[in-house]
Amino acid sequence: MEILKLGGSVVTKKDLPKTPNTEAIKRLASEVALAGPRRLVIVHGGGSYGHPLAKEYDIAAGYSSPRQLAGFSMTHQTMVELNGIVVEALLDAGIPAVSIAPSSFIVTEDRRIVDADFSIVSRALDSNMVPVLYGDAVLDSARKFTILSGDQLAARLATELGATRVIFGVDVDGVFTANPKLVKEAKLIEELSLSKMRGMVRIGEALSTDVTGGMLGKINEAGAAAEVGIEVQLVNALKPGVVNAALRGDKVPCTWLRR
Ligand code: IP8
Repeated sequence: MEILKLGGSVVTKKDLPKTPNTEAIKRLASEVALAGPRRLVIVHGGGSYGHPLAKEYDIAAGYSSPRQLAGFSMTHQTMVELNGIVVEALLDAGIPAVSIAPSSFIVTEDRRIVDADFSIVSRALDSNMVPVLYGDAVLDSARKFTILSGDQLAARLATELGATRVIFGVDVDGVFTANPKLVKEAKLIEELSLSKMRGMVRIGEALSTDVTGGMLGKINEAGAAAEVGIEVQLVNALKPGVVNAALRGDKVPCTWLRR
């Protein structure tokens, strides 16, 4: 069983409010279809759907004011909408994609998943469906609610369901020695050991919070899967053909996370 996490910067145009990257979504759906039938779970991020509302209503921090309740609902609703676009593209490509709302079966405690019935996902897989989940606004036992990232969800699904590999499809080729969008000399790190990764947290702090928060958060979450021996690969899902090649097991420019 494998997990494909598609980042918010892949499935949406991050700088345009509530704008799907329709072209990328359609292309990725056909790349998954072309890779042939398989036990696969797809998770996608929030991008310009979930994040602006989550920020506006401070949902990740948890409950502090009644006005957040509508914000919690709107954040979830916008993710349902984006998920609908992704699932429809997968159906159009002939994939038996089935939407599963994380907030309906997952509770976090202080932002970490504590209570979840993952058999819902494994039962769908057993019926040859392709479950499609997403980063979501979820109920939290300490904060009343919070934001569950698609990255934490993907890594946890991988460990709970015994995945052999998690592919993180992002908007760059993998993890670089510096932010490749800012530093021309940045080099792709093809193999990143968890111990090296911990060292990088310090480097990351010096860079802009947005980009480093995204990538560092991702490799921290992904580390949990790598730690138990699951193959973790970061690839560029915006480059046509890369996700298809990765699914087939072909060599692509990427970062492998290692224990
Ligand atoms: O984009 C968070 O998921 P992510 C989604 O994977 C929301 O971090 C609701 C903001």
